[in-house]
Parts: sequence; structure tokens; C-alpha cells
Amino acid sequence: MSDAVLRTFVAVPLPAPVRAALGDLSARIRTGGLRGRWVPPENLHLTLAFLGDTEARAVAPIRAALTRAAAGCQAFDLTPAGLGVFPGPRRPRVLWVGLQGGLEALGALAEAVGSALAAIGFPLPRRGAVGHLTLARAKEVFDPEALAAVFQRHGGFAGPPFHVHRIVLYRSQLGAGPARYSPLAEAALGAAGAPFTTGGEP
Ligand code: 2AM
Repeated sequence: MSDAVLRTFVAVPLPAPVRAALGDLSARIRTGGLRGRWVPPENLHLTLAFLGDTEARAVAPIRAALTRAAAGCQAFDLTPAGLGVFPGPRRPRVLWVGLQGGLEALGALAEAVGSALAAIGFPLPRRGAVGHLTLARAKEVFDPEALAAVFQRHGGFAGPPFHVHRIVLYRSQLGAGPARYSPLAEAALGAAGAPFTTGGEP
């Protein structure tokens, strides 16, 4: 594919300690025998919107839209907790870690991102259920017995809490092996809401 079209998505990057804890969980589940394609720890992220094929010239207006959306949302905290599968237990194809804490704020952020992109005429991004951190994808479906054992052993997982204060537009390059993600733009949450300070005042 030419560089004129990029595969992109908007996500919250995860701090290193969170990626380390999730990577450690992945390694333990994998060692336990569940077969799937595992997301490398450095690639773990919280997806807000998947845009898919995006013209390179759309990146600048998308960056501006994301800046506007993020500025109108306040920062919040999340804690990775529990396990789940998509699309559901009958056909488990994606294994993820859930989130607790600022879920309303997270939903509002995803909504703001979707609306800001729609406002610049970008086709409404496909949005799956927000609020999960994908650990692994099955080639077809996960083995039910192995998956049941994973839920029994690791269903109570909780990771370190983290502060959500920025969103990133990533380019995703697929090929042999894991996807390669590179940041194209970044926007800070609450930037417009930050109080103006004058020199010397608190
Ligand atoms: P998820 O893993 O959080 O569910 C980058 O490819 C991210 O975009 C993936 O991690 C996935 O989010 C999401 N994604 C990829 N392909 C997608 C698709 N066809 N529809 C919706 N979301 C997709």
C-alpha cells in the first residue's frame, strides 16, 4: 500500500508499569497453554476509535479534531481489572483485560473523539466496546477448556492504576509478525480547561 493511505486508530497509550503488568499476565496465561496471537507488551493500548484506511492528507485535520476533542475532556484514572472475551463466550476470539474507575469519563472521551471526527466529515469511526485492553487474538476461537482454566486462575487479575491524560493517533503497519505502531499526533486532555496562571501565583 502506498504512503498516501495509512491504517490509523486513536488510542490511549499505557504507562510502562501497566504494560509490564499486562505483559507478565500474558506470559503466565501463555505458559499455562492458551494458544493465540499475543500482543507484545510494547503494543498494548486502549483503543478509542479505529479509523482504518486514512488518507495521509487527512492526518492534519484529524490532529486538529483530536486536539479539540481532548481539550474538552478532563483527565481521569483507570485500573485494569478482570478478564473478558469478544465477541462473547460462545465464540471467544479476543481475550482482554477489563477496566474499572473512570469509565464514564472514558465513554465521554470516546464519544468526543467520534463526534469531532464526524464534524470534519470523516466517516464515523467504527467503535467497538470501549474499555478493554486486548491481550490476545485466537486464530479461530480459543480452546474452551484452556480458556476456562485461564478465567479460573486469572479472572481476578488487577493491574496498577493509571492516569489518562492524553490520546494518540497511531499508524498501524501490518506484516509478518506483530503490527508496528507509530504515533502520528498527540493531544492532551483538558488543555483548554486548564486555568490560566499568571507569573508567581499558585
Ligand atoms: P482493540 O484491540 O482494542 O480491540 C489497532 O489495530 C486497534 O484497532 C486494535 O488493537 C483494535 O482494537 C482496533 N481494530 C483493529 N481492527 C479493527 C476493526 N476492523 N474494527 C474495529 N476496531 C479494530
